[in-house]
Formats: sequence, structure tokens, C-alpha cells
Amino acid sequence: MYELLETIDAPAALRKLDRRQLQTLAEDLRAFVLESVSRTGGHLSSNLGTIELAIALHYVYDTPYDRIVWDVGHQTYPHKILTGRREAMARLRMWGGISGFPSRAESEFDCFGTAHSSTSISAALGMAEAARIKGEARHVVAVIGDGAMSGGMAFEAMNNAGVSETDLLVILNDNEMSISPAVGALNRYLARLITGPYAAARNAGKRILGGAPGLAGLARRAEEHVKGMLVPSTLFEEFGFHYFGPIDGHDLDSLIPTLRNIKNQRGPRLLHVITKKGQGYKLAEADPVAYHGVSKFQPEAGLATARGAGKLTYTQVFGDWLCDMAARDPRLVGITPAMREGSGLVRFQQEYPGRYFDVGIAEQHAVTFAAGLACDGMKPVLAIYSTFLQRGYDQLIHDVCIQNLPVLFALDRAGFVGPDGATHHGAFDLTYLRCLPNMTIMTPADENECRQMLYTGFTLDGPSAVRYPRGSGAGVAVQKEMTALPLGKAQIRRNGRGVVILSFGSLLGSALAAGDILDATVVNMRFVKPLDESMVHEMAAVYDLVVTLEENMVAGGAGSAVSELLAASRVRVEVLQLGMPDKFVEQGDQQQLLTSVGLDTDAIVRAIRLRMGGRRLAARA
Ligand SMILES: Cc1ncc(C[n+]2csc(CCOP(=O)(O)OP(=O)(O)O)c2C)c(N)n1
Repeated sequence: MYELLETIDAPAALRKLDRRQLQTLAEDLRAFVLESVSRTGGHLSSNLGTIELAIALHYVYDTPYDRIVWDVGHQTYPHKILTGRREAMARLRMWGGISGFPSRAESEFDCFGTAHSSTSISAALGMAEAARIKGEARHVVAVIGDGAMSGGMAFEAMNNAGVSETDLLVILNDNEMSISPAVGALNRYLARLITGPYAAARNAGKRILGGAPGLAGLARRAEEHVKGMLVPSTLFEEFGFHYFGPIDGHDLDSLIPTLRNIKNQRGPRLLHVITKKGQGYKLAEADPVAYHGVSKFQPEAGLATARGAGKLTYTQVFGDWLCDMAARDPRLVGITPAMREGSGLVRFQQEYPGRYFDVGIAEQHAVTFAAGLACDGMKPVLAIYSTFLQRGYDQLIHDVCIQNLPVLFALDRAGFVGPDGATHHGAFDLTYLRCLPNMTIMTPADENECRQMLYTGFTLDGPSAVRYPRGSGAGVAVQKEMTALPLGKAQIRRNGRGVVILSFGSLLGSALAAGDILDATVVNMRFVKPLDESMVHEMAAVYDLVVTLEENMVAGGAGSAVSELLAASRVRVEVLQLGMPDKFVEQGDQQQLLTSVGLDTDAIVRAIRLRMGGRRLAARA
């Protein structure tokens, strides 16, 4: 079925193809991506948009010697398929399978690991400088989307690259979309660049000189001349880049000659290509947002639209709470760094457009922007994934916590996220938040607790975070009323005679199940900070073994808070801290990952029994 594609196990084979075969290859590749993603789930629309770009880059450049650095990397499936991973796509994003993002460990063609956005120009510049210093004649190309280009790092890198003499090509893959429609002034500027006088002048130049290949260099010089006369230089030129484009990123007849032409020029260059998210698959073209990331589906039928009457996700609990709270308090503002859908803000945007802010892929700015709002009497709620708040850490300390500003952080995707893997697991937030003065940290064990904690955090006069996992919880009914929880108060959920398990957050169900097997006492700790110190002391006085349980790194996490408290108060009791181990855990489904690190019920029971050895599992008192 994919006759031509099946002959390509490495880009070297691709480079041997006749130029005229590449269109057929693109058709094969597009059909393969669609079929493959429909079977495994994964990112779809962005990958349908990079088919021709991936072919052209590997055709023109000598990969892997030449470096292609993809930004974010969610659009690299065509690249993966062309670089020897066609068959491995069957296990994309699965346990033991290949990653959904570029990974140095996975392939020599993935020259830079990514998944968080806006890093490509920095990394590519580093590689280009390394080549210069070592005297290697390698080409380095960064491929960055218009969404990722809105991130501060991209500008920092351009600011640096633009004054260097470094040979570097940045390809701006402009589809006018982030996950949702791209926002911000840059996006508006790019739209003007495509349709405005600049493009007209460029097209005029093209028409005058025709498309004859031998005239390419002349055409370019004439184009620059026309540009210089008629239109101001582009933003990128002001940054010191030589700007080319915009060209059609689905037209191999534009892409290949243009890349060949640009390849041997010197200095920082930027090629602006226009692509379409979902290109070639009507349903994704019509709704690129829905098809950005998909679960398995039938390509002929498209995504199932009817929402099952299943359990609420934590994200939905948050989204509902945000709208309810906004109705009550006009000071509430909701902020997302480019994650409207993922963070559950779609309804909030519709109902409260004036208090909704999508700031672009700009987590650092999002945090400080929230701080500014809080300074002047607003009550900002920043909806952000645990993994992406890592980007705004100094802002969190310096702008929010030191000034003790009332910003509520709704930390979604805390714990294992599943198929997105190591780059996306919310593994560190309890660790990085716990050490910050003024911070209140809550870990809901179920959906209703999540809603009540969001309310609790919102009522506080300082920074707070509620961290909740991806997906749905226990299926607990969510009460409409909102009641602030007593700060730093835990709740005994099971009385047993054996050990005590102090459970922080989403693993409470497993703690209770383990408690049933071992007849252990189980406490839902609720707060990592302030910690319920009297509860910890009470339990340490009664039990031989205090077990802490959390879906966060053991290092520095909630269990460490318990250990630190006991050490500081010179209580001698054995503590077993269960949580994520000191390694990066790859992709898989969430339950599989929990099992792999010993955080399912059976493993918890085993770990406790092992620690107790021959000792009787009985309380001292
Ligand atoms: C730091 C960071 N914040 C948020 C995200 C989530 N995210 C993944 S892809 C994406 C949109 C990227 O848009 P663009 O670069 O234009 O690529 P496209 O999908 O449109 O091709 C976002 C916001 C991320 N990966 N990294």
C-alpha cells in the first residue's frame, strides 16, 4: 500500500529518489501518518502539516551529519517515519515503544530532545557555534512553529543569533495556529507579512523574473531591491536575520529549490513557510484544534463527538469551578499560557471573555502577569500544567512568593501523564513548591476535594497551588456548594492497627486498598504545606512505621516534609517514603507507569511488608 514509502528506511534512500518521485512519497507518507495515528492516538494535525517539510529537509540536507532541530517535536512523526522508525510507529507513545517527541536516545536523527516549546533556536545556535569552533562544515536548521515562536526563549535566541555571524537557518512553520488559534501581536504581524504589501512586493518580483531555475539568485537580489524600495524590512531582518519567504510549505517545487538556494548562504537566515494544520485530511483541516492530539479513531468516521456520560475529569472540575467562582467574584481572572483546551478554559473564555487571558506559550510572563494583576486587586487564577510551571520558577519565587501575592495556581497533569512521557510528567511540583515561603500547597484526593481546595486557595491572601492529576478521579460526586477547608488539617480515612499511611493526593484510593490488606491506618493529608504537624506527631507516637505516599519525586516531596518535621522535632520513628524514584520515567499508560515505579496497591503492600520484615504489623499503643 505504501510502496514507495516502504523503500525508505533512512534519509540516504530518500536522497537517491528522483525529484519527481517525491510527490508520491508525500502522498504515501500523509496516508501513513493518518492511518498510524488513528491506530495509536497521538498528535495529528501538526504532523499532517509537516509532511513536505520533512521530506524536503531530509532531501536537501545531509542528515544526520547536518542537524535538524525540531521545536516542541510533536510534529516530528513524518521525520521519524523517514528516519527508520516507520514500523516503530505502531508502538508510538506506548510503554517500551517510541516517544512522541524527538529523543537523542532513540535516534541519531533526533539531534535534540524536546517537548517543551521554544528551545530550537537556542539549541541550534549552540550546535552551529560548536561546528564553527570545531571547524566542521555542518548545516544546522531549527524548525519552529508560529506558536512556539511566541515563547520568550525564541526571542532570546534570535537576539543572540542575529548579531553573530553564525551560519544558522531558522524555518518558521507558520500555520496560524498554536493548539488553539495563535494569539498575540507576533501572530498578527505574521498574518500581515503573508498578505500585506511585503508579500505583494515579493510576488511582483517573482512575476517579473519568472520561475526559471537559473535566475533564482538574480530573482532574489531583485526581490531584495524591490523590497528595499517598497516595504520596510521584516522584524526578522531587524533582528539580523536574512529573511526569505513566505513560501508554500506544502509545495515541494517551492521548498526544495528554496532550501537548496538558502543552504549555502552564510549567517543567520529565516525561511518563512506557510502550512496548514491537518493538511490533506478534511476533518482535521476543518477542526485542527480537535485533531491536535487524538485518541484512537476511525479515519473515515472521524473523532467521536458525543461525550460519554463517564466520570468528570479533574480538568472539567476545575473549568466548572472557575466559571462558578467567576460568577461570584468579579475580581477573578483566568490565565492560560496557550492551553485553553487542555486546561479546561473553553467555557470560561466564552462566558467571561473580558477576564480570560491566553498569553501565548509564555509561562514566565503568565506568572508575572498574574502577579501584576494581584498587586492591583484582582484575583488571578493561573491554569498551568505542573510540567510547564517549571518554566516560570523564578517568576514564582521572585514575583509571586516574595511579595506574598494572592495568585492561585491550578496545577493540572500533576503526577504521571502517560503517553507524553518524561518531558511532561508532573513529577517535581511538590518538590519545587514546598521550599517556597508563603506558599500553600494542596493535593486533592478526589474531585470534590479538588473543587473545595480551589475555593480554599482562592480565599487565601497569599499564593497557593492545587495540584491534580490528568484524567478522572474516583468518581466522587462534586458538591455545588463551596466550603473552605481548615488550613493544614488532615483527615483520618481508615483506622487500622498496623502501620500508618500518610497519603498526599491522588493515590489515596491505592492507600486505602493497601490499608484494607494490611489493616493499616490511612490518613488523607490534603495539605503538603502547611503540613498537619500534630497529625504527623500523633501518628509517629503510635506506629512503628510511618509510610508516606505521593505521586511526586521522593526527593524533596511531601514525604520529605514529614521526615524533616520528625527529624527537627527529634522524634525517632521509621519512615518509608513512597513516591517517584530518582530517574526519568518514559511513556506508557498511567497505571502502567505507577506499577513500574511501585506505586500501585500491590507494590505499596509489598514495600510495607518488606520494610516491616518479621515485625508484627501492630500499633504500639
Ligand atoms: C513550554 C510549553 N508550553 C506549552 C506547551 C504545549 N504545547 C504543545 S504544542 C503547542 C502549540 C505549538 O504551536 P506551534 O509551535 O505553532 O506548532 P503547530 O502545532 O501549530 O505546528 C503547545 C502550546 C509546550 N509543549 N511547551
